[in-house]
Amino acid sequence: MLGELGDPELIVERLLKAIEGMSERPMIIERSHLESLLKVETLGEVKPQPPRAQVTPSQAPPAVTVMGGSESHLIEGTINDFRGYFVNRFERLQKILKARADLRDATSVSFLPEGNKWRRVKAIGMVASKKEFKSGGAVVELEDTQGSIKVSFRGDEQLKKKFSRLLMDEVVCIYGSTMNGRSMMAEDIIWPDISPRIRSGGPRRDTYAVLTSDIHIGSKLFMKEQFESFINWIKAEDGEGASKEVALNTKYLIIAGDVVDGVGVYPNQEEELLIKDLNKQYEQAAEYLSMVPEHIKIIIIPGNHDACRPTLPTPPIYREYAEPVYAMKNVAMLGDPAVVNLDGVMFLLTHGRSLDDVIPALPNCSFKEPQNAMVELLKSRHIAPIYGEKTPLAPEQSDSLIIDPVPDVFHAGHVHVWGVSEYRGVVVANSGAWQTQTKYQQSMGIEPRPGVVPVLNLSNFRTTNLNFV
Ligand code: D5M
Ligand code: FE
Ligand code: ZN
Repeated sequence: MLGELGDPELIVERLLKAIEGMSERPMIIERSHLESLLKVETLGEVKPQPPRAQVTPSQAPPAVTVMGGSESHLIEGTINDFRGYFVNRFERLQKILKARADLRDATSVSFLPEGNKWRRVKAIGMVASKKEFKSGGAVVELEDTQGSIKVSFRGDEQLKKKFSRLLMDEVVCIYGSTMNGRSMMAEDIIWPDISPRIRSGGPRRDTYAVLTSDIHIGSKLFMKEQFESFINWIKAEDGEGASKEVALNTKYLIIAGDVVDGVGVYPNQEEELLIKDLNKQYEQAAEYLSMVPEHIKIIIIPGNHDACRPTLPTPPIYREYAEPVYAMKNVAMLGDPAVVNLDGVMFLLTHGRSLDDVIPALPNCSFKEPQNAMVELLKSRHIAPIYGEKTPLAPEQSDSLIIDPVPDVFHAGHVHVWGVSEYRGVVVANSGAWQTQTKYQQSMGIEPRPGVVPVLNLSNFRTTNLNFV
């Protein structure tokens, strides 16, 4: 947009000056700022672009769109925006917790009874801090909208294990006892969790959804040959027997982000790029996706390598970079997270960026089995609980990263390691990648498990895994 307006340097200079004059300055400068400044003619002779044809909410200029809503609003990233976001997170997760039969009498931490004798309480709060002491004790600070309390942990191995599972900024209920109502001794921790699923009805006959992600088209490490044999398989021209039968009955192809490798995603990425132009990367992607039979619906959400805003929730990939993909009739471009209903089966799709934060923070979880960390996210009922690490969060008015309703299938990618599991009736799948080990992953000791594709039969929830390596 800047390029089309004339001298970009001059425009940026004026834009910054105009923003300096604003009472609440935005954290991120978005297209909308430029547009609104253009409207009030702060930029003098600079002319606005003619409006683009047919902008539907999901394709509207990114970063100003509330996911799923029809109105768009500006997120400035002020302290108030963040407060509003976390209050919404707290209140909604508190409601989920209190809906549990065992927690109906729970109170949020500022409303604990005061007195002069010990009482048993159930306190709901957001984890504000966590400390372990050499002596063996530990303290958690739990917060609600009014204030916070200190919760002490002592003894009991089982309880210490639960303490170490606590993630920053998640909302939990702690059982324990208090005297003064401002501090308590913990006895147990309860997560929002999910109740065992009674599955929504899928289709009667065998119908398959193919789950993949992290194709990284444009990277020198993109596994072209293997991906091409995957495309050949889905065309149901190659293959035989059962595998061909699956391809013939495939109705959906889901791509959970990182369609392309992108440009400038990490320092010195050029050295690992085969296609150095973002538009060309999407052209190549469209070329491959066009080979997929047209009766198969392709659902695409953005990953951190795609052309989109870097914060979660993320609106769909920018149209101007991925035009050839948008032009395909059988493609739906959605945001991250996305909830889709495929023949009566509810999918929750996310790229999985938060796994980079959550896996190192969780005991018993590793990058080798990302599906286990995804199960923990279901227990936390949140896609990205931790704030302030590698996953940037946009402070929208309503927290769309809360897992509610509970899906039938939870699909993510990002860590490049295939892994499938099931938790209380929810199919949990990480769909690996189509990229071999990058230098960074090598330096971090991350061993990808690419080229394996989970396929879900929607009629009976059975998964099979196709290996193209
Ligand atoms: O991420 C693939 C995996 O590798 C994911 O777990 C993050 C990690 N990764 C890759 N490159 C980096 C850098 N430069 N910093 C931190 N973490 C990284 P992908 O999204 O495909 O790059
Ligand atoms: Fe990736
Ligand atoms: Zn990624």
